[in-house]
Amino acid sequence: MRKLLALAVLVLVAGPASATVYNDATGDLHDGSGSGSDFTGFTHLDISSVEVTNDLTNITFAVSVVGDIQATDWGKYMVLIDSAVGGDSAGNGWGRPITMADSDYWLGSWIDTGGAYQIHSYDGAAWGQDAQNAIGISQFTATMTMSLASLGVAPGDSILFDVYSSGGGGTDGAIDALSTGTPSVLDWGDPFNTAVPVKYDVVPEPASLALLAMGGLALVRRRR
Ligand SMILES: [Ca+2]
Ligand SMILES: [Ca+2]
Repeated sequence: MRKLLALAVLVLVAGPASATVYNDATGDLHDGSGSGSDFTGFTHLDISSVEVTNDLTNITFAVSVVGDIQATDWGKYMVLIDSAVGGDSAGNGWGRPITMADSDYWLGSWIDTGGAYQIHSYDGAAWGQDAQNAIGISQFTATMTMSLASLGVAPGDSILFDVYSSGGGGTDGAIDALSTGTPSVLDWGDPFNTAVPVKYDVVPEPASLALLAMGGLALVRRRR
């Protein structure tokens, strides 16, 4: 019975301790047919997946795309987050034509000129920049982190968000969006609204879960 309990503990901790991966369709950039621009060559803007993790302090968004983000380094990778009551439904931290209902936070990143990302927040009337940090860059992935405290959330809470890719022009929109598997815009400056945001449940600290798992293992070993 104790062994069964220990195994149950192991099974319980295996889920929430791992990252949550959200997949996006690939090849879902507008191909120029009918009207607009052909984006299909810009594979560094084609989001393939977004991995979200958290510990007790921070939440991390790792945005992966199909193409090499350093070989073609002008891509911009952005996150809109709804973590609190109220927020902005008509804009974002960079004034891009991208919206999501009740948005509170904006992460905006770039890869060129050294790479960095900015954290912007909405104070009920306007957006303002809170921080600029070094970005994590690998061949296909851009990684951004912010504190749970600044989002006003804790383990057990949930946030709504969406992730976008874009170009360097100040009015370039969401050429790809995690929330939809069909082309989000037909042309560079077209507006995009996230109709169905993605949900992330903030999990308890993975380190404490690992300790629980080790405790479970110890129980199994002792039984044997
Ligand atoms: Ca995609
Ligand atoms: Ca998409």
